[in-house]
Amino acid sequence: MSELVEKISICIERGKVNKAAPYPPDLKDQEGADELTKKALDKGETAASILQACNDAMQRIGDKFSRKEVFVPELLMAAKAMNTVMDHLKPYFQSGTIKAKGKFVLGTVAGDLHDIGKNLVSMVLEGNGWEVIDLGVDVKTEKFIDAIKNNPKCIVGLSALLTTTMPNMAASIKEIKQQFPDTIIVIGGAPVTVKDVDEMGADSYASDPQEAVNYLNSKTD
Ligand code: B1M
Repeated sequence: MSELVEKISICIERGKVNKAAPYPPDLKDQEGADELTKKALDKGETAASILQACNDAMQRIGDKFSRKEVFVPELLMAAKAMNTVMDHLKPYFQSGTIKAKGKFVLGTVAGDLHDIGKNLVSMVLEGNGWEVIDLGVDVKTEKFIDAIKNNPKCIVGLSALLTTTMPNMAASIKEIKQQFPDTIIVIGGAPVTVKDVDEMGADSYASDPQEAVNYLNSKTD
């Protein structure tokens, strides 16, 4: 990993958004995720390598949270820094494709506010020619149902980051399949595994955005 990319990773872990940000105090007046990402891209670092370093940083801050070394405010600052990086990376994932493959209705399930992974899935799918209808976070079943009604033949994606919201994922799938048995449903998110596909009655699992793209593309062939 280059020094610049490593610095970005540290900014994510420490929640250093940009130079003007006073947080964290020991990094005051130093460049943050914003400036460093721009520099890294200008110097030819790939979007994929920056993203990988940021994902590693989110893992590290998550582990610290598990060990009670940091708390929710620190997670929020890390998320804010990560979103700043993603704003810079977005064009790299979205360049040059025609939106023609189909519609993908995507949301983080009810009770769950985590959206960084979902937003990545959205970006990468859009970059691969899918029209994404992003319903946001804390998406109740009815909202998924309305979106399916408004977008016949769409594929649906559900994301969950909490073990406590996985039952909500299962409940949404059950209702969607009851009302629209032919709707294809893909699930993902850190605590979700391939074995949940059968248990929840979904059609597929994707561990990352590219797997979601591969699966969706296979449905257009
Ligand atoms: Co929270 N959080 N959080 N959190 N958070 C986790 C998930 C946790 C693992 C941290 C920990 O304890 N180590 C833990 C969950 C434990 C569990 O259930 N097993 C946890 C907890 C407990 C909580 C709260 C309950 C804390 C509290 O309040 N006491 C609370 C819940 C709030 C709620 O949702 N109701 C909470 C809150 C938050 C913040 C709001 C502060 C913030 C989220 C901000 C935001 O998203 N805008 C936050 C964060 C940042 C995290 C960690 C640190 C990072 C998550 C992240 O963005 N990762 C996380 C720890 C961790 O993940 N190690 C943690 C980076 C992202 C790129 O990865 O989202 O996994 P991920 O997405 C991946 C794949 O999973 C996949 O693609 C992405 C790219 O590879 N993917 C899909 C995701 N969705 C997909 C859908 C698909 C396909 C693939 O198809 C449809």
